[in-house]
Amino acid sequence: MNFKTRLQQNERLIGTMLTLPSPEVAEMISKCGYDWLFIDGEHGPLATLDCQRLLQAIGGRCASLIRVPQNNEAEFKKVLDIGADGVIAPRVNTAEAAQQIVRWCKYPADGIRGVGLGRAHGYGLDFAETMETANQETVVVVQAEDIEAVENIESIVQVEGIDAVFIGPYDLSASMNKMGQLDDTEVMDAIARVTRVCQQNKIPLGYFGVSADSVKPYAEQGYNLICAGVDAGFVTQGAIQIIEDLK
Ligand code: 3PY
Ligand code: MG
Repeated sequence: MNFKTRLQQNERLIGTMLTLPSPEVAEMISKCGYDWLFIDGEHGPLATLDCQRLLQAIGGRCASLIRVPQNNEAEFKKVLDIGADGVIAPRVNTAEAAQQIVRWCKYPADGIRGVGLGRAHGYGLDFAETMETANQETVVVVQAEDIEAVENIESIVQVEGIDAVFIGPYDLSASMNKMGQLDDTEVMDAIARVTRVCQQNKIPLGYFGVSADSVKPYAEQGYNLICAGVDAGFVTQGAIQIIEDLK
């Protein structure tokens, strides 16, 4: 079953975030049992070629969604052409922006994705079958991570082609002048509004947290696109643990 179908069937999909330009780290993590990996091209050093190397190292063991650095047409074309299973668009605050992103990610007649030959198309060898299935299989996730997105969530969820709304709690709290205060009542109320509207409209929900404990309350509320932890944190936490145990 492809990742999009699993998402639509409300399966709980556990992922973690890759930020390091290391195919070896991506390969290791891809063998740890995650359903999907969140490759972050927005923050940190990952450029398109780095993302392609990570996808090659992951080797299809986990679904991989790439967050683009900014919402423009070329970024979406590139990450889809290198073979990402889908995209995560940061800071999508209006239905118009969401609509535009869906159009950039879908080939005509559903959208205006440009036609190129890349890793996604077997470098041309799988061109015909890729063209047939791409629009159906490509996952488009939009982030609600600004209070403006919360205010517009009712119209954002009406946009056809959106596969999930992913809360970015850090940017959302920052946009409310409550940087990092993820348990603040107003931040929680904003998240609750997004939760309610998405669930009423049967739009899958995603949430990011730095630890398993931070995402558990959301998984328990029925969020199914869960991302917990960051590759760099696995390295530093492991290193700190050893030195603390031996001191
Ligand atoms: C945020 O918390 O702002 C995020 O984008 C997490 O992915
Ligand atoms: Mg963010």
